[in-house]
Amino acid sequence: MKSSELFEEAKKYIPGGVNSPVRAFRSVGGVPFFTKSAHGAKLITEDGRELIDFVCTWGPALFGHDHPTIRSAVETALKNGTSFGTPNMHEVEMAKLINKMIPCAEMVRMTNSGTEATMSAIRLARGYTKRDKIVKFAGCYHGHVDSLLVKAGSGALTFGNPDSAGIPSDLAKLTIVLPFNDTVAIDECFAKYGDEIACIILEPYPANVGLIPPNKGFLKHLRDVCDKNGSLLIFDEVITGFRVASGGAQAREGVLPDLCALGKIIGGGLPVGAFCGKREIMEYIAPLGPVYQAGTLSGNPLAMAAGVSALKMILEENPYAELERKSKFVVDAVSSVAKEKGIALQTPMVASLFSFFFNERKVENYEIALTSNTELYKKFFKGCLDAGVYLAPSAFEICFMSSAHTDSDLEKAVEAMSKSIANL
Ligand code: HOZ
Repeated sequence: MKSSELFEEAKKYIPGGVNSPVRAFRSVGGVPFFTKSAHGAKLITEDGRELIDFVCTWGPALFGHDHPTIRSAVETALKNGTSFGTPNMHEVEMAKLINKMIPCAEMVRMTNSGTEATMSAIRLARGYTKRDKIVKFAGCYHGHVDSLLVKAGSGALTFGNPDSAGIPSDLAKLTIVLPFNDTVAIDECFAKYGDEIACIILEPYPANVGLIPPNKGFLKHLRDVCDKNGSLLIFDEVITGFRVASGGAQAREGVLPDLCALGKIIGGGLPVGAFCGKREIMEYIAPLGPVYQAGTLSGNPLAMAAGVSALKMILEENPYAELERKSKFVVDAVSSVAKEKGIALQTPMVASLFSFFFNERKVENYEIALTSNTELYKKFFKGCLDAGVYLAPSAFEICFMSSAHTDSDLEKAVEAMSKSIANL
């Protein structure tokens, strides 16, 4: 069946025909393609098209799709079974690697998704501090956790539901939403509620509203405010972890959170999340402490084997300088065509992450991100897709580079992207 036929069939049985809203292409228009297979930097669709992929399964494909080392680790693990519901050796190896690579990690608990990781980290922060209020930033997305789907980015923002229906208002009241990069707003908030705030949670580089690098000193300011008020600092590094450096944004920025949520790459393409942090706080989790958290498939041997092999490759290859060179090649080329054509385009980039804001202004927060021209993004996306280049299917998502993108892939991609910009 072709993608269009599969989509019609899917819509009969799955809400909107998709299992995650952005995949429906509603904000960029057209029918989503269905992927038949993925290898290296390419997706093959059910229509037989080959696409250069800059979504990389939303991050996990750091070394490209179907990497032989990861595949072989999964095949070896598979010989012993698919799930045990008991401790297994792979999860010990995974925990050791995370503790070695992520600066704030002294202990780690595995989950099955990033959403579970942030949800559990929030519960732990509340249990540890015995406080209820939490602070998040507008446009930061932390999965579809009730308390965090307030002014959220990603699909929630793409579809105009940054405050999802179905969240009890009494719960939402406990979430204080502040503008990103605004130290004054933080200080005012803590002056008023400091001793009631369990934690600040943020994506250190927000990457679900386009990419927004923090202003110099902002993360350090949050660290200081938390220390002064006895609140915990939680970094959601589900996207930035292992994508911007082997130690995540915290290693790049030299600011350590108390807790950190991880996901994506630690599953090497299989479903995984984790949260980690200071021993004293992590020991509040059951069975050691009173904060409950659990999961039948947590630490699943196949997912652990895949993730361990991905993390080991990171340690062996340290791919970040090369990923940064490739991302820069793409964003520089696209920016220069936009400049020639007089099109206002911002192209924030950190290592393997980049995004495109059709905006005159440097995007420093959610409010400015919302002033971007989403119609231009839609046309840009379509022009690229028609020419065989798959970018994030929303003006408020980001693109991902992988080690598998060759210089020849990038030259082809840049040619298509430049034409698409020139035709806007
Ligand atoms: N919310 C995810 C990206 N920020 C999208 C996940 C997906 O559709 O697979």
